[in-house]
Amino acid sequence: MANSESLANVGLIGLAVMGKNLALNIADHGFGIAVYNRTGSVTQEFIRENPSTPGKLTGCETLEQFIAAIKQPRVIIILVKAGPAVEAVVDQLLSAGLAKDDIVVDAGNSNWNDTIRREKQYADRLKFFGSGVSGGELGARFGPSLMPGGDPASWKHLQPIWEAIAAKVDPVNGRPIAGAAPGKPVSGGIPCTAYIGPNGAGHYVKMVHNGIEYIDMQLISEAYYLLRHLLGLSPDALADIFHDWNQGKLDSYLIEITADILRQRDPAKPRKYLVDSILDAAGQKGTGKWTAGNALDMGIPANSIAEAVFARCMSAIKDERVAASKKLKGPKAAAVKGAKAMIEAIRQALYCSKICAYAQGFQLMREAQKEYQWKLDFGSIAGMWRGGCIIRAQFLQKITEAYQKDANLVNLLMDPYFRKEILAGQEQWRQVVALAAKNGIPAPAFMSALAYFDSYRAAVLPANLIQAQRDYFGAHTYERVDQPRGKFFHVDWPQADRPQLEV
Ligand code: 2AM
Repeated sequence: MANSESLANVGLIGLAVMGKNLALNIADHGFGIAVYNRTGSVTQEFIRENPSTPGKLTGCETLEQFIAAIKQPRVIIILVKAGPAVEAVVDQLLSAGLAKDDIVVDAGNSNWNDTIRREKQYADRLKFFGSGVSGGELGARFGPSLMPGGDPASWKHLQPIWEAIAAKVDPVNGRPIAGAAPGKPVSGGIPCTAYIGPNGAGHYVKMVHNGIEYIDMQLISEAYYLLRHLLGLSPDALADIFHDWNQGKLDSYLIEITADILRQRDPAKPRKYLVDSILDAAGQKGTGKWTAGNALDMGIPANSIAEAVFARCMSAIKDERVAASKKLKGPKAAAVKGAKAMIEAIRQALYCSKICAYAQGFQLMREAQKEYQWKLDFGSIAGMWRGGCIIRAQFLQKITEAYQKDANLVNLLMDPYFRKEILAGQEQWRQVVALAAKNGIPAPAFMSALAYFDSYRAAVLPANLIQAQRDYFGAHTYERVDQPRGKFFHVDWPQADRPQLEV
């Protein structure tokens, strides 16, 4: 048996692109890492292609060799397809001789309910841990945002590795520190990871991150579409606008890549913009749907997040839409005067809608912590999204500050900074939504965010009528405005004798 000095600090199973990149990131930070993949040729090729890394890379042909190559208690990261493959791999590891205090980290996009169940299922055989990883392939390679959830004692073993490999932000301004390269990780800065909570908390927060990502992308796409259709601008001109927006409060990875995307020419037709050659039918892998479904299950009004999922569903029925476009004629779009003012109004609409989208995401997490008995630190969660992940944005620094000022903030809209921002932008936001409606331009996310804002700030909603209807046809009862909450009433509808109304 190898002496413990030569053993790897950590193991990783699953050498698809995310697994490979995470393994290289770990090795770049000087950790010895043993790797295993079901298809052995992939492991051999990976080792062959990466002869020199600061930490030692050990390729293993069997799970027995793999287990024997890692220091105890073992930390084993699995990055396989979410679903039954996770259990298959854990069961194989157990058969190969994993010990009770070994830690298995599922770093895939697993459903948080599966992580809660698996932690219990394996509790007397190993320590099962879940960690969200965001940032795509490049994030995994040079610094992702990592959202770890599980037993706090296990976290102590993972923490040095997680903090080393995570993206880093500048301690002064909260901006991501760029410049990592193979073998040359960035040093210093605040790592974009922190312990989130027990069992499925990490995977839950990662899911909400993805739900927010859906709405962020939808809002940007609507801004692009409105600018294009109301002002008739070319993609190059639009790229300039997004580049410009990226210098201000909307500064974010998604706005930055949008500017790049809009400039891109079609390699197959160099005189065309690539964006115009891409079919308008969006795909999805399911985490947005999970977020929206969970909002429905918990009764939380995350309507814009759900709208973003439905917008992708609507985009996907392309043939039906093409047929409908010939029959269902809307208004003729009117020419818009004052391009500069319109661009600014759309920027404000995007910014205000974005505030509502994040308010919904944080409202969801606030409810989930009650549902699952977690204690989430929202400032820290916003903090770890400042770098590495797809929704990284300057804006998140303000969310961190909002929760640092008030850890029990009921809703982001009630934070003094965001309240001021949204009140300042609402007039232009309303103009844009009205213009979209008047011209028949779909802007479902802008509209649903405005509906969220107007509903949230309404002391009175028309739900009194809903309660009356429910009582009328189903004797479901109602509460009264002049009686304490929780006291329920019913009348026999319709009333036969009608006394004089009190007005
Ligand atoms: P493979 O190369 O042998 O297909 C993404 O699919 C990664 O998960 C790949 O590394 C893949 O290994 C691995 N994977 C998928 N299902 C698996 C399973 N049931 N057992 C082990 N590895 C699996």
